[in-house]
Amino acid sequence: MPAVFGKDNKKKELIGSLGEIYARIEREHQISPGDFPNLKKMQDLLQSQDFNKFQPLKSKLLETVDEMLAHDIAHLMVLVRQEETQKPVQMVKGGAFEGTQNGPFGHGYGEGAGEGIDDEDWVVARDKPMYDEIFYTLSPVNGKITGANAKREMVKSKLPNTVLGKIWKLADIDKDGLLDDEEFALANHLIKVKLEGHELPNDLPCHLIPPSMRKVIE
Ligand SMILES: [Ca+2]
Repeated sequence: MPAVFGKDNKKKELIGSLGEIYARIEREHQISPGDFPNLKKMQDLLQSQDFNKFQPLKSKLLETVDEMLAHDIAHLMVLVRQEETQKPVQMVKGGAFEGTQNGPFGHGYGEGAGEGIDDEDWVVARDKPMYDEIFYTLSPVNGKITGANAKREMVKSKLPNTVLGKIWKLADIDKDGLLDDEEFALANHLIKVKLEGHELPNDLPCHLIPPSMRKVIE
């Protein structure tokens, strides 16, 4: 049964090159590596599957999903945004901000996103020279980099897109869809906070706002 042998070979080939396939999809569609299932686990799972039982691709179904992603989700996001703007201003809750009413005695005070809360200097400035070096490789125009260029760098953290989206929202302080060097340094600082296992705040705490932008907010 040559057809079956053909499929067996195809299976071996696909499992063997799954890492490269991931890398290609990441590159072509700018997907964060953190959004892919674990490579080894996926290879093991595929190994135990009978590829003969896989259904052929139904392009009609894919079209429906594309349609949903392009229109329905976009429509839904507009509604979510409307709802967000109607919500009363929220207090920062959870994670590093738990028990802030206990001041310095609260759980996690001064850690994660709370690091530098008592410092006079902007805590992000400590590592900014390092982030600046990357910033200037991302083709800034008038001192700002585009979302696409920032994304290319940020996905290297391997954090899932949902987390990176949250970081983007916190870091693009003036909401112009671009990052200047301070906003970019802040984005990287928040990535570091998350990678070190801390929670991200829902709103940017005052001590993380770049000093030059504090007047914009007030
Ligand atoms: Ca900005």
